[in-house]
Amino acid sequence: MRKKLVLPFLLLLLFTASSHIGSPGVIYEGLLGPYRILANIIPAEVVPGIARVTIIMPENPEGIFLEVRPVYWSAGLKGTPKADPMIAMPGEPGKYEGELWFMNSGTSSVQVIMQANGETFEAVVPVMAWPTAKNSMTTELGVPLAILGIFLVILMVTIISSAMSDSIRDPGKDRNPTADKRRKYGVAIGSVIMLLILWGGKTWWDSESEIYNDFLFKPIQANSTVEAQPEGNYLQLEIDTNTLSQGKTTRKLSFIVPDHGKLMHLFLIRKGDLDVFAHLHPERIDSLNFKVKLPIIPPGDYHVYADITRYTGFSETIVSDFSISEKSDFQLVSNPKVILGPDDTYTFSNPVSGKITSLDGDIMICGKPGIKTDLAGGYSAVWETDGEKFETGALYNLDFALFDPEGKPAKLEPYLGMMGHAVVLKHDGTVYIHLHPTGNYSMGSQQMLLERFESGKIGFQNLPTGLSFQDSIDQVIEVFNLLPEAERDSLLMGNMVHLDKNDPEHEGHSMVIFPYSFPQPGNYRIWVQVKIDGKIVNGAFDVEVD
Ligand SMILES: [Cu+2]
Repeated sequence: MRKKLVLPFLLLLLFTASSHIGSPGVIYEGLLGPYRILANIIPAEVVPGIARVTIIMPENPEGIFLEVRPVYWSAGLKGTPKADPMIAMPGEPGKYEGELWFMNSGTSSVQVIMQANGETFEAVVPVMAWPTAKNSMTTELGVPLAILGIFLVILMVTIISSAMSDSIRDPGKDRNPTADKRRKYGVAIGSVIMLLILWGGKTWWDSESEIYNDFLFKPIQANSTVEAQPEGNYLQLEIDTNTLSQGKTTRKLSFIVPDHGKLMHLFLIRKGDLDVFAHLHPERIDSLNFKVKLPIIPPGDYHVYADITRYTGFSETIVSDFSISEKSDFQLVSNPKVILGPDDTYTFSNPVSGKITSLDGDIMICGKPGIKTDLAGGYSAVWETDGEKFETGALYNLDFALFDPEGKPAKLEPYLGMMGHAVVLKHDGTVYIHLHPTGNYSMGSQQMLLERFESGKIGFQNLPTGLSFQDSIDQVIEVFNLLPEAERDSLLMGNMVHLDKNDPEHEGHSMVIFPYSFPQPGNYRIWVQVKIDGKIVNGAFDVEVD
């Protein structure tokens, strides 16, 4: 009976989109029919707007035809326009590029269609179609337009005043005082009319701009409070309902589903120094409240990034922060008997400013690209890269090799059904993303999205109501948490295709590879988490992006 409960929902457990702040690009690696594809989709910054799609097919198959089209959750396949062709890049075998119009704001995905040998294959990649930027006019365009505008206003006033005076003077007659008076009236009336038109235009433009602001994507925010209890301290996260509205819709929190078996993946990072990092999994109390036991962490201000996945295949990051003050609260968090959840972990690394001050115990010194780094427990890691140079916007495979205490390739085990997890954070907190490795590709989420689109159902039609959906998910998670770890991992990985299974280069799974494209230049810290000998092993690396 319990097993039956679990299985239908397992299909919802694995998705491909990554939760992020300030890193909207979607990188997808998977299978399209018999071929491997790597897709990099850069969504439109403004909607309506153009998304750029790059598809790389490493096997470079002959005689195929690739197309892409946006499929909206609210419109389904029937409401989808015909696909746009992808163009093969000359001189770059297996690389295709294309552009895609997103006309409306909403939850969307990109359907990749391939015709090969008379057969049609499809893949679906969830992509956000929300405006994320408000662009302002450049001075080079603004100044000439302003000069032209002033010229047009003067011209219009002149036309009106002439129409009232000179134009009604009989031919051959001299100017007279009446006509002069009429001209002055004309200038006055014309100016008033033009001012009214300009004022009306500005009011209209401002209101359009305000409507656009409502549609601008803003992360959901939450209030965090630390609460002391005898067995440890708890972090309570209360979603700010004022931040749930998104354009004309409200983000439905009842329709969140587990990702890697967890409803929420919460990351705590100490602000500024980035020397404290924790990955925790809060429990849901009700649709707006989550709670998790905190590890022993030093006082300071903390970033909170909480990732959730919605039924539509989207991952989102809820942002929050909290402070532990130097005097009072530190006592309360130093209870040494704190026992965290089995999948929860935290680590201390050197502060980005360089000085190790407040922390003692196991402090990891962050690695740099290409240099071997010691990790806790005698393990070590190398960020394998050709050079130390990373550039904004280029697609990289971030490759990490893990070694056991003897220096041999470590045998990696799944951590929450994945061979690794990574968190990328720009020092100032403006870019955050939770990445998963390449080579793990979820058939379940693909199947779910494809079947749903083919069924013709749109929006939240034919889904259980919010509360019963939430209850059934909670039940599934409860059953899931009680399973022995091995069984749970095999269920989590059950519907995944492992693309690197036969890769001779990475025998023994000692590598984790995260495809990623840095969205902005700056300094980044990257935390990599893997599981070796049943223990979660954390590594951290620093990198500068040009
Ligand atoms: Cu997690």
